[in-house]
This record gives sequence, structure tokens and C-alpha cells, in this order.
Amino acid sequence: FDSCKVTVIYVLGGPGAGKGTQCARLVEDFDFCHLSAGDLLRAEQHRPGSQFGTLIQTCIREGTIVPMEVTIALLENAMKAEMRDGRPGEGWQDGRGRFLIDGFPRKMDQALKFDETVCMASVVLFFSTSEEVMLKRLLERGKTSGREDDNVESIKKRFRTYNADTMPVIAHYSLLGKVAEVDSTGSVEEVHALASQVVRDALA
Ligand code: UP5
Ligand code: MG
Repeated sequence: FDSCKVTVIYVLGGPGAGKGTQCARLVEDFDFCHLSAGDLLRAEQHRPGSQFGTLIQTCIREGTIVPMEVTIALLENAMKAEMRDGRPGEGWQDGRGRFLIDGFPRKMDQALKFDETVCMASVVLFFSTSEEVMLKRLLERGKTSGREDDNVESIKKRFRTYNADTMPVIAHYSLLGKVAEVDSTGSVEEVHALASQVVRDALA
């Protein structure tokens, strides 16, 4: 597809920072298609016949990053499908596709590759809070989520990968003046108010 015809916002932040929750709220207010890289990987993991099932399962449990080719292909396919089939109100506005890309790019190789071959994000919406808050949220969700990585051992590994691989990505976009940091410690509504302002500014 034509990368000039899309508006992309990357949504980053640590595990449990609230990326998915806030994206779900933002699509209620703005015409965006929400694509979570983690959700796409989990769907691929369970797709019958997928050759990446075991690889994805291992990476997710160990909190490591799936090789970028797999994730980029899933994202690109989802974006193409949306551009082809999407309707206004589902991420398609005035002939432009609008995407909230949640949980990606989380490593420098993915960031450089996606920016070069797919498209460049206009803004990086960065949700930040403490590990203490994120751990509490993930353990609470783990009681019912069924996610294989919502346990203390996996969560610690996810924090480690986040600090080692994803923080440099945020620093990279920060140098390019693209990062809008939102404190996600408060209530869902409080964080939503701050995030909405970032999106409004990005679309202005
Ligand atoms: N909650 C949310 N906001 C709250 C608030 N303000 N107050 C109180 N509670 C709040 O929220 C987490 C929990 O907290 C929920 O129960 C929520 O109700 C509550 P959520 O919105 O789900 O947070 P989110 O930041 O989306 O957390 P998530 O666990 O999804 O983050 P991760 O980044 O760890 O997970 P993701 O699905 O993106 O990735 C999983 C794995 O996939 C990675 O570890 C990696 O192995 C793999 N992956 C790749 O390999 N490559 C990629 O590009 C992407 C993923
Ligand atoms: Mg999420």
C-alpha cells in the first residue's frame, strides 16, 4: 500500500503500562484501527498450520522478542487488509488509514526496518509508570487472563527485555522529537484524558 496514505501512531510502554486498555479507549473517540503486535502474534501462535507457533510461544513465555520478520509481516498484512476492507469509523478516514500500533517496535532492528519499508510513525505515544505498578496490574490480570506470560517469572523477564531492548527505541524516537510521554499511573480515565490530547495534537 501507499505509505503516504496512512497515519501511524506507535504506542509503547512497559508490560502492563496500559497500552491495550488505552488503545481500546482511543478508538472509541477517534477513527483508528488498533493493531496490537502481541495480539497478532498470539493469534498466529494458535492458527492451525502456522509454522511459527512454537517459536512464538517460547518467545512470549520467555519475554524475548520474536524475530522481526514474523511480526512485521503480520502487521503489514493486517494494515493491507484494513486498507482494502476497512470502512470509515474503523480506522479509515478521508481516504487515509489511521493506525494505532500497540507494543511495536520494541527493538531497534524492528524500528529501523518498519520505518524504512512500511512507514514512519508521526508520533510515539509512550505510557510510563513504575515496575511496581505494572507488576501489580499484571499479577491481577493473570488471575483470569490465561496469558502464559502473566506470572512472576515471565513478568521479570519481560521487564528485562523492555529495559534492554525497548528503552533504546524510545530514546531513538525521542532524539527525533517524536515521543509524547504520558504518565499512566493514574486511573484509566485520567490516563485517557492525557492520551487523547496527544492524539488530538498528532492529528491537528
Ligand atoms: N490496567 C490498565 N490500565 C490501568 C489503570 N490506569 N489503572 C488500573 N489498572 C489498569 O493493562 C494491563 C492490566 O492493567 C489490565 O488488567 C488492565 O485492566 C489494567 P493492558 O492495557 O493490557 O497493558 P499493556 O501495556 O497492553 O500490557 P501487555 O501485557 O499487553 O504488555 P506487553 O507489552 O508485555 O505485551 P504484548 O502483548 O505487547 O507482548 C507480549 C509478548 O509478545 C512480548 O513479551 C514479546 O514476547 C512478544 N512480542 C514480540 O516478540 N514482538 C512484538 O513486536 C510485540 C510483542
Ligand atoms: Mg497489550
